[in-house]
Amino acid sequence: MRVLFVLVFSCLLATCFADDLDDYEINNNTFSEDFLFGTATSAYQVEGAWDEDGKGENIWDRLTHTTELIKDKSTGDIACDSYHKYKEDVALLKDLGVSHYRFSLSWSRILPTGFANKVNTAGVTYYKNLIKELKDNDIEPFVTIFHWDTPQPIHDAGGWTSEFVVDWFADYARVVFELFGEDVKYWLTFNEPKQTCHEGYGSAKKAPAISSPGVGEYLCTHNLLKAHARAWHIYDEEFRSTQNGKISIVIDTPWYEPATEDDEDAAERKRQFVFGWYANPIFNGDYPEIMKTRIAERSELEGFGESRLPAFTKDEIDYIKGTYDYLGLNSYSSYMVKTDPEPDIGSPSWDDDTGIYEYQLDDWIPAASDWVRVTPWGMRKLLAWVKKTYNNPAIIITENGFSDDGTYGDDATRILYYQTYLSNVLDAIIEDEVNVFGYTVWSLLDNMEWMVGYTEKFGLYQVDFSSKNRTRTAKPSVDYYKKVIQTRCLVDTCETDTKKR
Ligand code: GBH
Repeated sequence: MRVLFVLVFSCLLATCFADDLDDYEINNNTFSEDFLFGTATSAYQVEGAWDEDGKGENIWDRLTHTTELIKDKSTGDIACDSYHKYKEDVALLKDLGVSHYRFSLSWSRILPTGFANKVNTAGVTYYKNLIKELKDNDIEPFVTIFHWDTPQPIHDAGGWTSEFVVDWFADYARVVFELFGEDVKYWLTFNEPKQTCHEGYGSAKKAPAISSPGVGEYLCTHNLLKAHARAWHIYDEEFRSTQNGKISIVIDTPWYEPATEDDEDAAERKRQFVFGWYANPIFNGDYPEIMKTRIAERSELEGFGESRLPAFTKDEIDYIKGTYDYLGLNSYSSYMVKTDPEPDIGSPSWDDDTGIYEYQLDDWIPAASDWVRVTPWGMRKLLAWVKKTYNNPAIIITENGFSDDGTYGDDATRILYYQTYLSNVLDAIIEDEVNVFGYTVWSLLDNMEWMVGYTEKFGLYQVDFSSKNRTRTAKPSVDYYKKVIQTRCLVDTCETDTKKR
């Protein structure tokens, strides 16, 4: 049974939707008792203490300290000061009632040079304390090993375009399994590798801001996939039998909807170039066919002797295939997709390789981030597509969330966002039988939002970045999320007989 839920929302950001009524059908079944509800952060975005207690420099420290690329010229030097305030963060998590907290380890805090020759005891103690605090409060740690913050010395030695990074990352992974593996049952090797590679080495939109379009991102991805697989195998062979955890990767994508019936191929091509680039080698084996043929053809037309997309050997394909125990999925919004019949040939780029145009519709409700609009239906379509394309993996949504610009008012749009997205997750579970076992709000706190600094705020809790204390204040959506976690229900009253599902 379904109910029609009507929400009236008032002021959002600078715009008022006072008279804007929208009807959303909200699923009124319940989530099962063992469904995981959590929140997420990442090290660089919340910890601060950038050079404290022996931490080494990473590429975000370097970029924020030496360039003018961050929108508000800010840094993560202090951020939310979670390095000192982790107990307060855990108290907030406890109050929310979450079952898990997804956070990341700062590679440079544990290994200040990036290499495993020197372990920083104080950094290790910080994470031991955080994990202990979580466990003492019955909160499961979901640990991301790498969330974009490459140690500067690793970058200087070639970074993700060097094949040696596979060894360097493997050494780091082994260190953290040894140190924390007894208490960590859910590992994630990489967060959103596409951002590290495409934006880090292709379009230069994120640290280390290298512009090598059409070449750098493919090389980076090639090494990163091998590094992921190596870490998975190390865990599988050396730690799984004693530590009994699960390990996977976080892959992100919006939902790509064809603009017309004729654009279905274009939409699928875009999904493969964004998500399949990483998911296909890990779940099905090798890069997607469409990427292999298209990039090879275009490389030839451009006068390259070989495809700009490196090829895996048969052994490498087999080594990478199957290196997952579940899937971490990040998704925020949707795009309409049209084919670009004549993408430029000449100056290589990943964008031209995809050969599509994409856009969002004006009547999709906007967030403060220009790439986020409220498109909950896209989440259901995405989950069904992932199930079909990657052999029905166990999925946890590792990020989903809504940004404000600091003026969230009654927070109605964020509440609407969680409610409608979760409703579509429930539809996917019940009606499409997608195996989703958890959902994670990005983010627990307003934080250092990479290139846009502190101007876009995804937190359930507002952080006062002008106060020394970095005071945290609950936004109204905290009460809604709390209630959902407690009752497993998205509306006022739910059907009760589905609890055991
Ligand atoms: C995630 O990235 C990150 O994991 C997290 O650290 C971050 O704080 C959070 O989401 C919120 O941003 O400029 O139109 O080409 C989100 C995925 C993909 C969003 C690339 C920005 C660029 C869009 N990101 N995207 S556009």
